[in-house]
Amino acid sequence: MHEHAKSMLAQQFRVVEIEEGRLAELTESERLAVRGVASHARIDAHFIDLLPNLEIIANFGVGYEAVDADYAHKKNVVVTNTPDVLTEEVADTTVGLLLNVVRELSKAEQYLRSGKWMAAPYPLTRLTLRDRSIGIYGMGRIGRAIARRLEAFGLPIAYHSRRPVEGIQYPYYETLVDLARAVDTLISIVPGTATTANTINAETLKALGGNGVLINMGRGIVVDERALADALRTGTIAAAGLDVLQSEPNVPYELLSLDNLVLTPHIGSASEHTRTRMAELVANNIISWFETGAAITPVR
Ligand code: NAP
Ligand code: 8YV
Repeated sequence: MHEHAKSMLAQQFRVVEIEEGRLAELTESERLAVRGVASHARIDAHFIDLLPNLEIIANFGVGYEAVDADYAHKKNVVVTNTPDVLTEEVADTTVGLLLNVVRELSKAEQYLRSGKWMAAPYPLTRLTLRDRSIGIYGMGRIGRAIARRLEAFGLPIAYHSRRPVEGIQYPYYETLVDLARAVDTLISIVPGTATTANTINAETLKALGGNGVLINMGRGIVVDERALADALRTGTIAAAGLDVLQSEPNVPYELLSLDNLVLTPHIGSASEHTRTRMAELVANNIISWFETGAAITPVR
């Protein structure tokens, strides 16, 4: 847990640190004393059952698929997440990753550092942002912040989510495949759920096409990584950028070996500034719950 969350909580509560998977090592009286949990580890039904007096789980992150929120709800345990405070940072990172993919910034820097510039200028990039059309998969808080930025780049935007978003004028596509067919740049910023798992698959990538660029900033589970590797190797799409992977921090070898793929280690919100804001919200949710009986950002 972030130090700032720990120090805020320690001012008002007795804080016990538990390593992931080691809850059962607490004594029964220690487990009975636990009334709130701040976490970014997996919290399943078994974990919740081990803490009979638990009232609140404050998840460090806006995506809270690591917590069994349905079971928590059944047990009257409130689950909170960290929306909004990270939205602009993650949108910034997404645009950075997209620019890196099309203008090859990482590769160009490697070229310079390895001394090759002395021999010849870096080759012109095949891809560009110019004339691209953007499809956003998940027009939620972060999706809208990405759209605002890319609109300022002069690019047309369209989107898919399960329903049109009120007040959003961008063209809406009822299916992800229809969106992929209509654009050449697909940005995924949906949560990792049973309904989004593997939805960016061979069919979606084929629809995106040979000039296609995929950026995944949402969750790794959304992309069928084998299908993506095939698509990048065979030219079904042109390039991709992934900030999230199915089995983090493990990176499949077949992805590591691809030249037209930029990989970043889940850094969407990872600045000191934004992680501190997230930590504050984690702690304030717990503090508010015990002071007022209401959390600030419950997930339901
Ligand atoms: P949000 O406001 O809840 O937006 C989620 C969007 O996804 C909504 O537009 C939702 O619309 C859509 N969606 C959900 N299920 C869908 C489905 N089955 N098919 C189509 N669209 C679907 O959440 P947010 O704050 O923007 O965050 C989005 C996600 O980004 C998080 O859950 C997290 O996984 C990820 N994230 C990643 C990083 C990183 O560091 N890489 C950082 C922060 C967040 P409908 O419900 O109308 O379909
Ligand atoms: C964090 C994220 O890196 O908020 C999210 O959903 O993916 C990121 O902001 C992560 O949750 C921290 O564990």
